Parts: sequence; structure tokens; C-alpha cells
Amino acid sequence: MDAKMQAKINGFMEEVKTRNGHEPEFIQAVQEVAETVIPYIARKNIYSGKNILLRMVEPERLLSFRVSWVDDKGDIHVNRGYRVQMNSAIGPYKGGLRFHPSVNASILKFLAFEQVFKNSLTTLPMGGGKGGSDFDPKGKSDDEVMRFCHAFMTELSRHIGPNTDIPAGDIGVGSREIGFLFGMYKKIRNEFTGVLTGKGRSWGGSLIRPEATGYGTVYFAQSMLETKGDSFEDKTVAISGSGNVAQYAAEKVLQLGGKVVTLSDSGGYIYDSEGIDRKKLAYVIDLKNNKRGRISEYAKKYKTGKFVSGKTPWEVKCDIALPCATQNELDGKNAKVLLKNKCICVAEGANMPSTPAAMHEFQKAKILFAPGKASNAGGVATSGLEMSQNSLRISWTREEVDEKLKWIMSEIHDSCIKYGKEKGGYTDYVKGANIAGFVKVADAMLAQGVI
Ligand code: NDP
Ligand code: 2IT
Repeated sequence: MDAKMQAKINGFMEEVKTRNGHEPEFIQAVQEVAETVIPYIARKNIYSGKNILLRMVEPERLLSFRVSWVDDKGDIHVNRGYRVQMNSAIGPYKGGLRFHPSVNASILKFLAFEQVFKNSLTTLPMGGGKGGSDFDPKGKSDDEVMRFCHAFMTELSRHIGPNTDIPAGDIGVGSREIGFLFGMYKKIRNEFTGVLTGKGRSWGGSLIRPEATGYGTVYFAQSMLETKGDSFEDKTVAISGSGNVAQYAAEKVLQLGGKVVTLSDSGGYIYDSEGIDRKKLAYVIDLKNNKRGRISEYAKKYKTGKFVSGKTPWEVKCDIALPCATQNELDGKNAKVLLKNKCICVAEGANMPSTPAAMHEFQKAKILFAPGKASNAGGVATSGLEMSQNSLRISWTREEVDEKLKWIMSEIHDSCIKYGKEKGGYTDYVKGANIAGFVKVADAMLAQGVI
């Protein structure tokens, strides 16, 4: 990149940092986009001089509210709730809710910003948003989680709606929480609408939505491997996380003939040299979703499993890595170890799991590397399909939804190739995803004028 372009990017980032200096995750997400999109804007007359990216980094609306609730002992707690309504140029705000003690405005703004590009890539008409709370569901009873969700929705319900903003799950928000949230919305508004996605099957949910993010990530990785005439067959796969995304990524890898050797949680990772087969995966799903246990228990149940405390799985030899836990869980050092161990493909199931240093290592080595906004878009895409089914008041079969999901993931892959293929044949999927995501939103913003 020439010095003039670098200066332009630096100038833009200085402005972003002045306004958001105390938000490191948000700045990290914007920097990655700026590095690829600003040079593109400079080549395209229609976007030049319109300050589109500067408009895109400012949320249309950022809501923060008090959530007071009472625990089982009768003690009163106060948490902070948020909704970041980032961009509605191409559709109503859409994106998950995260309940985790680390949640703050920086994390939700980074996630909402990523969501705008991701949703644009899905081919569906969805704007971007994200929300959540610093509430920690770990160790809480079902009743406590219910009371918290009800209190949270009492305020959030004023700001969302099936044509305005449609939240869904993310870390700490699964089918149990969506049920409690939906129940309170329905009571307050006295209407049964598709205001949330990830709903239960019998009350408006879509088949395949629980599986969609994990399956979609693997479909995307499969498309990348196909460009090299390769596949998942007999590949050793390291997966991080053991929640929704990790579970279904593992299931799809097994279906495609790969061997899953790791899963993790915030306590550490488990390594099973024999592979985590269907039966062992069913144990993990029950452990995590029903018993709400820790992944370390796997090593007690299976002799082939070893628990490594306080570490991430990236030191294990693998052909393919699927980070499916959280942001910045794979750093530059981890990336170097993966490359030394001949890893050929990394597809992000989580949002921004690779640090900038890790991403640069993968790009320098020219391995297949998919950023989350492309490879994990299957979740929100299937949320979009749930919205369509709700509006039509019908439900599609498992096969129909899975076919649509596969088609969307392959469209996203094509878009990345279109904007990311470089001379010499290497595809920079980061550049491809950022530019393809940007173009659709920018064109809509241009058409709608300065608002
Ligand atoms: P879950 O809550 O179901 O699972 C999260 C998993 O990640 C758990 O195993 C959790 O371990 C682990 N984890 C969370 N925080 C940390 C941390 N700080 N360090 C190490 N491990 C951690 O969430 P999901 O599976 O839904 O989400 C995982 C990732 O995928 C997130 O980045 C999310 O934004 C992204 N994503 C999710 C989508 C969805 O549809 N659900 C769609 C697209 C992206 P522990 O139990 O110890 O906290
Ligand atoms: O990060 C994400 O894309 C999600 N958590 C899913 C959002 C959604 O609206 O389904």
C-alpha cells in the first residue's frame, strides 16, 4: 500500500479514536474494515467525498438502560442493558443479544458494526444491531434467569419490533433465554409476532436455526477447501468453544468425514486423540445445554480425553481450525503454532476470534482464512429465513431451510472471491467480505441521502 493511502487510513482512524478512544474492540473492528474499504472507496468515484464510512461507524442509536431484578434469596441486583442500533439502510436492525459479565459498549459496538457487513453479505434485507447485558447467567437458577430476562425485556420492548429491530441469541442467550424474552414481549405488546429469532419450534421458530451458525461455518470452510480441490474428509479439526456454534460445527465436521479433536470453554480445552465422535458429542451437548457443566468433566467421563486448564486449543496439531468461542481468543503466537503444525484452513465461527496479528500471519502464509462476518453469517441468515416464515405464517421443512442456508453460504463465498481475489490466485477473504458487505449498504445510504 502506498504512503498516501496509508495516511488516509491513519487520518480516518485518528478521527474514530478521538470519538471512541476508550473502546478497544470497536476500534479493532473498524481498523480491519478501514484498511480494505478505504482503498476501494478511493478507486470508486460514486463513494468518494460522501463520508460513508464515517457515517457507518456512528451508531444510528445506542440505548443503555437499568435492569433491576430480585434473586432467589430476595436480594436486589442491578445490571446494565444495551441495544446498539447500528445501521438500518438495507433493512430493520438485526443481531443477537449477549449476556456475559464482560459486556460493555465497546464490545457491543464492535459486534453491531460487524453485523452490518455480515447481514449485508447474507443476500437478505437486514440492517445491523447488537445488544445484551453484563448479567452473568452462570450459576443462576432458571427462575433467576427468567426474572432477569423479563426485567430486561420490560425496557427493551419499547425499542424493538418485527419491522424495527429483531434481536436473537449470542453468548449466554440460547433457547431458554429467548423463550423468557419472547414471553414478556408478547405480554407487554399483546401481539404474537416474529420480534425475536431463535424461537422454539412450536412458537414460531425455524428448523435448522439452532444448527445454522455451526453448519454454515463448516459449509463456508468446505467451499474454501473446494477451491483447492480439497475437503473435510479425514482432516483433523480443532474447535474452540462448546456452546451453540461449536456444537453444531463439530456435528457437521463429523458428517463430512472429519475428526474433531478439541473443544473448550473459558476454563480450558479438552483434547481427545481418538476424536470426539457422535456419542461423545451428544454427551457434551447434554453437559453444556442441560446440566450447564464445565468441559473439564469430559476428561473424567472419557479416558481418551485430556483437559488442559487455562489454555486455548491452538497448540494441538490440526489441519483445520474453527475458533467458535469468543473475540481475540487466537493471537499471533497461536497463529504461528498453527502454521508450524501445517494448518491449511481457519474459518471463524465466533465474531473476531483472531487478533489482528493472527490474521496477518494467516494472510502472510496465504492459507485459507475466513473472517467471522463471512463464515459465521449462516446463523443470522437463518434468522432472516425465520422472519420470512413468520411473515408468511408458514414453516419450511428441515431440507428446505438447509438448502437455503447452503445456497446463502455459497453466495457469500462467491462475493468474497469477487472482491477478494488477487493477482496470482490468492483470495483475501477479509478484503472480499469487507468490500462486498460495504457496497450494498453504501449504495442504499447513497440512495437515501444524508440522514
Ligand atoms: P454460547 O454461549 O452458546 O457458547 C459460548 C462458548 O464460548 C462457551 O463454550 C463459552 O465458555 C466460551 N466462551 C465465552 N466467553 C469466553 C471467554 N472469554 N474465553 C473462553 N471461552 C469463552 O455462545 P455461542 O456459541 O452462541 O457463541 C460463540 C461465538 O459465536 C460468539 O463469538 C458469538 O458472537 C458467535 N456467533 C454466534 C452466533 C449464534 O447464532 N449463536 C451467530 C454468529 C456468531 P463458558 O461456558 O466457560 O463461558
Ligand atoms: O453474531 C451473530 O450473527 C448472531 N449472534 C446471530 C444474530 C441473529 O440475529 O441471528
